[in-house]
Amino acid sequence: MPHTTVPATQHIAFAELQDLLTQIFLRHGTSPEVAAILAANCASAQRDGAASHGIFRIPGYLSTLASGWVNGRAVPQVQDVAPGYVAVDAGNGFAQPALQAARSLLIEKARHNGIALLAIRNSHHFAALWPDVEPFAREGLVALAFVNSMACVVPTGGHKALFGTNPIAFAAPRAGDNPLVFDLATSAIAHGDVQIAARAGHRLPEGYGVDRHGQPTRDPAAVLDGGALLPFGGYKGSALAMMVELLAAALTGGNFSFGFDWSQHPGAKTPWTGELLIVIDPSKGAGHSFTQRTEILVRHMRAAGQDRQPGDRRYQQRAQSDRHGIAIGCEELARLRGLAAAPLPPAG
Ligand code: NDP
Ligand code: PYC
Repeated sequence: MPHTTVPATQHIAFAELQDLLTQIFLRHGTSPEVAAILAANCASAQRDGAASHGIFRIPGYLSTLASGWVNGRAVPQVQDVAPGYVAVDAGNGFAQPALQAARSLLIEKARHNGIALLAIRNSHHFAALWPDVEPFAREGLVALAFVNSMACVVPTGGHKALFGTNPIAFAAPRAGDNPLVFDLATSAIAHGDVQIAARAGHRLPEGYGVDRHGQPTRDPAAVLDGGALLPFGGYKGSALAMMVELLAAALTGGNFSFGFDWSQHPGAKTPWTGELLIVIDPSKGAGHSFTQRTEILVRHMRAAGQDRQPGDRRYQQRAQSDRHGIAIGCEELARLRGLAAAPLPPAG
């Protein structure tokens, strides 16, 4: 008998994945605007090889929408607070539509003043943070973003989870190259990567987490089952996580990572917190010399032996996905197609 092998992965175009995800969100209670924004975000993460924040997150988005914890149809309310200050009430919806709603005003203010701030509150962020900053750098601006999440990180020297995994992302334009971007959790590892390690049966490195009794563990299941993560770099990461709580929650009016209770919403996975962005127009101070000096810095980093810059892996993966399509496991793709083929909910 001829032997047929079933491929483990398929490659699909970005537009096809984006459309598939849009259809899924539409069928699970989001408005068309929110569906399009979340789909683009999630497809971008998958394209760039962000395993913990691409289609891996779809079940979490859907169980959260089903639980009633988040409003997938929220319409963000933008407030022009001051010459350099924009605020958005996301209406218990997702942070990315709130950012989109405020984006043009934020850029206008940053270009006019040289700097502007966007404070998003009452929002849910379940994604990678670099998609929130990279587009600003592509328009010649420097951007910083801060998001807090859910209490799962023990502050340094402490004994209970208090901070979220609280990522910080930064993007700066370069002369004729992709922006310099970094995006990092302030915990030793992102929560999503702990889930991936648990599924794969991998151990965590030493010093990443504790079990439910506060004892160091390398078992990701023990971290997820009542345990917690540690900040990266000890007290230094802990201080950054604290700063993120202050900027993304205290300053915006969003919840602290320990400040919401989702126990009455089984299936809820998206942290209900806040996000802060700072956008700077370097042309106001340094003029064109900013990108020239960025190139000097990158050259010196290379000369000092740092061949791989933050963002390089993601850009390489992006180029590969653009050439060959985005690799997705066949079973996973079949599951996504099944979800996208479900009947649309009644209008209204
Ligand atoms: P990583 O540790 O994988 O990477 C952090 C940064 O360091 C990236 O910019 C990465 O660039 C860069 N980097 C990695 N290795 C090197 C190296 N050897 N040399 C130079 N630069 C390097 O990310 P995290 O695990 O901390 O975070 C993963 C994702 O989880 C992020 O996208 C984050 O936003 C997301 N997250 C989201 C949360 C939320 O609340 N929404 C909470 C926590 C995390 P590159 O991209 O090229 O690999
Ligand atoms: O991976 O830590 C994480 C995370 C929290 C919220 C979204 N992603």
